[in-house]
Amino acid sequence: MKIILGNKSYSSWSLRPWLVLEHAGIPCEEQVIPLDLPTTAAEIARSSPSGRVPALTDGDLTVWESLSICEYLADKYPEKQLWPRDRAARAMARSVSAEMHAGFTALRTHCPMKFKETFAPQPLSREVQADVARIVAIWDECRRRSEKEGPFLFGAFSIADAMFAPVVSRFHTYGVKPAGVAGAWADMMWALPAMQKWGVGARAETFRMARYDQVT
Ligand SMILES: N[C@@H](CCC(=O)N[C@@H](CS)C(=O)NCC(=O)O)C(=O)O
Repeated sequence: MKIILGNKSYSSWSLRPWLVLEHAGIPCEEQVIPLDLPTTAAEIARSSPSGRVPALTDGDLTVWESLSICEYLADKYPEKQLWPRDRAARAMARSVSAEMHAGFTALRTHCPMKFKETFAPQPLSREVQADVARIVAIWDECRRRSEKEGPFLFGAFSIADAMFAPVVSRFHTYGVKPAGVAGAWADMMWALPAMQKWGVGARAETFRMARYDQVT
């Protein structure tokens, strides 16, 4: 298998399936395609029919869209238990993952992932604050339900943790610090060896994306 990613500093969608692979210990080659270069579109088109990264190739098969890639990994490696075992917890994990995949546009637009940077906290727009409040409410509820079962959103690590991992990075960059169990989960995720390893990769990159650098 090979996972095709965007820059580790900026590509929040790429982080999600990469984190699943890394945390679960699933062997996979990786290729990083720098975004926003004149050659980017042609290079991505060689591996991804949507023209976007991440994409995963497995022999002749290509899988694209971050959540679909995670689903494929859950299907292919059932022993890794990438969704919660309990059916109700699994349904909720899928709901919050789909909500993340489809939503939170204000946060994603105004606070792009800049994995290796931190800024002094700045006032957030009302739309971004609403996204932050909903995300923290999700983390809070998941952690309260799973408190006795382990440190992740659903006790054991699942795809839901990976889907929210870029938000952990954004909160770190923009100085958003949730209180209580939600904040404890975010701190745990930030310290996770797989997240730290992604950070090592991000710090090794020298390329900057001008359109993201204008947003602080
Ligand atoms: N919904 C897609 C979003 C993928 C996406 O927007 N990827 C961005 C990079 S993070 C991309 O490929 N951009 C292409 C470009 O900038 O040329 C997913 O979940 O994978």
